[in-house]
Amino acid sequence: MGKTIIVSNRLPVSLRLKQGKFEFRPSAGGLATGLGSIYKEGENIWIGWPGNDVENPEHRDEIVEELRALKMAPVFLTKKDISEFYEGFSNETIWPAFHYFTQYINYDANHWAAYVRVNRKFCDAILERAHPEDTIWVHDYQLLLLPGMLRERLPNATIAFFQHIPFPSYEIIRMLPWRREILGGMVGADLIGFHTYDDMRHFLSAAGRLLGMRDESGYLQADNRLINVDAFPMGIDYEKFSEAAKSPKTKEHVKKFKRFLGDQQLLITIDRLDYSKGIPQRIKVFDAFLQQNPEFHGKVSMIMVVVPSRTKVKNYRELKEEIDTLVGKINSDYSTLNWVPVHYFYRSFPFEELSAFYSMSDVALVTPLRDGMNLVCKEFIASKSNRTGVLILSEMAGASKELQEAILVNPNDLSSVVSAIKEALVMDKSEQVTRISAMQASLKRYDIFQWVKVFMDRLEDVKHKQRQLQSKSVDKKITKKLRESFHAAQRRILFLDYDGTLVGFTAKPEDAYPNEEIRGLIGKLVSKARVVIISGRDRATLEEWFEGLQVDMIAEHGVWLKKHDSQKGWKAYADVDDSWKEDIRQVMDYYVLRTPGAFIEEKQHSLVWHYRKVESGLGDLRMRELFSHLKYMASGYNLQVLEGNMVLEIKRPDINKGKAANAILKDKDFDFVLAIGDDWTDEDTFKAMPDHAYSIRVGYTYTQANYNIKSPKEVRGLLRELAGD
Ligand code: GDG
Repeated sequence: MGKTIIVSNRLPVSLRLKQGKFEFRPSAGGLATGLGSIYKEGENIWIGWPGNDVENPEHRDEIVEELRALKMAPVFLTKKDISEFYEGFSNETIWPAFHYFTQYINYDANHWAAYVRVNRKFCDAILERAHPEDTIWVHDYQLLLLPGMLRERLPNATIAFFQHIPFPSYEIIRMLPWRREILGGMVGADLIGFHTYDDMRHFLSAAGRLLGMRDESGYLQADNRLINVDAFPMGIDYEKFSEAAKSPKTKEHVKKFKRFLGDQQLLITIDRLDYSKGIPQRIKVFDAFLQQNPEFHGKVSMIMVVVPSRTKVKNYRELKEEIDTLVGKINSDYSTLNWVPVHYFYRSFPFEELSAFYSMSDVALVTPLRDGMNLVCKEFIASKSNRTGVLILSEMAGASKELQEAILVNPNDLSSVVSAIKEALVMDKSEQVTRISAMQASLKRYDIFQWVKVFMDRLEDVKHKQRQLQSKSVDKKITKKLRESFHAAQRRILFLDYDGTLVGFTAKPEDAYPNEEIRGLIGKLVSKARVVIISGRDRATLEEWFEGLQVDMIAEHGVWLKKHDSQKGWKAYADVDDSWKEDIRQVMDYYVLRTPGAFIEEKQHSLVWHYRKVESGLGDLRMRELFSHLKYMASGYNLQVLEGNMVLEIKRPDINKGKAANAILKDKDFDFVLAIGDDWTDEDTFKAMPDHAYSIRVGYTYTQANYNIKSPKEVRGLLRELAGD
């Protein structure tokens, strides 16, 4: 077992120069605590930027030493790196794009170059310490290229990536000139995690469109590697917040603050200064609330903590000015000698005071316009030791997917947030207890430690699945074994699927005809073995394509069978009633009309809806709609709907490739049997094979087959070996 390396842009420390000497203080943030169980163990380490520009080499040596004691190692960034990579590309391009603030995106080629350069810097720093079999867990949007860079240099390493901010719709991603490189970097990981199912879905859709990677239940197939993409909603250090709320220190702070504030209801808002958090909108909402509800004047105040952040980025400075102005206005409009509506703090507070704010407040107003998760709302809930309090939460925060007992609001709907404040301030105590208890129970169960465990367990699971597939991959040794048993046998038979197995896919199905290379190869094989082409294609096509070759043919997934030595030609393997076709065809026609590029292929006993030529997102969308529509229809007719490669096929379930293959296997006692296929219609063939058979699935997906092989090209190579070329 190798070691584990955690990587994030910022190390979880704060660095201070005190009387000419560097001093570090480890951060007590939730993520750092959760990952503590990992990076503090054995040889493990956390690599990242310590947070300052340190140009002096002597100082750098000193920092390396100091950090070593904390199980950390620095990546030093220059002033230029900080301005172009961190403030530039990370915070002026990715951050606004991924939070749907397209108007703030800065498209700057120099910033992009810096982003590539600094991701490379991180990669080099890791390579100095990493061994080929180590586990590397990369965090967040500043390092999207890093997994890909690491994969190139450490092909066998276990690499994970977690993104803490949203992953937006493809419509946003496509705006970025560097979208392919960004996606390409992310898929260097074995496991890619997001906070919510929506983020994961957006990512999979972008990977499909930009990289042509199709997913099966959250698994993407890279060249010869399986990648898992999933949602892992991050939790908090629940105990810490719930214990702190009960501690004498917090209680003392509460007493002190209350003395100052008097007997009022309190709203709390805590955010980093950021336009995604909707701070100005929130002040406007409170203003509207006070305007509409004069009876609350003097009875309720808002405590607003804004933590300084990204002060060098222009938008953030402007935002700060806007907030200052709005707070000034509301306070000057409403304040009395003994009441101030908004207590505004532009700074951060020590943990105990934060805990006091949470525990003494009646309502938390958490209304970001967009937020990956948002931990503040979870911390507020955990701090409610007497289980009273109300959370107003934006639907645009990832946390809203979990905290369904909050009052959920659309932050853009000002009047609904105003009503939510009123509802919260007058809510029954017993209802508050019901809601808070439910949320506490789920936050307690799925805390930050559980989150780390679930993520790491899944990472191990993905590697395990990869190893399983790897061990089944047709390599030199397996090829040799196949060749030897092929030659040693007397009665050989090969079941070969056609599209996706002998040839790759083409835009028009009729363009996939067998060229001279394939016809030559099959010609050689039939002199040594019985060859069965087992395809979903119709009879006429197979007949025409393989004319003159001594092959057996199974058409339409097992409906038709023609043996090479039969005088009678094609034989229907089953007696089939096709009266269902008319109704189903009408449904399919409707989906052709609405989907430019789609078409229907009518086979003897099945109907196929093709969408290979359809614009990719639309094709997927319509396919899914048609799939559920057909499934619904299918149950009435006792039919089966199959999802193939860019096709949906509907047919009778009692006809399949396996049944037809069996009919041929009965002819003789074959002592070498090989079946190769690429999609799940071929799984029926694999299942029908005798125990001593070899079966191979093209592509690295789960299969009943004994082996996997990468592509049709490799299939042809293997067959050439058997043919003795
Ligand atoms: C990003 C994503 C995602 C705040 N003020 C003080 C203070 N804090 C602490 C809070 C909380 C943290 O800062 C803020 O976390 P959030 O999750 O709310 O927001 P981001 O910083 O934007 O974080 C976000 C998160 O990553 C994790 O994946 O949830 O969506 O944007 O923990 O307690 N801490 C102290 N004093 C303060 O004044 N001590």
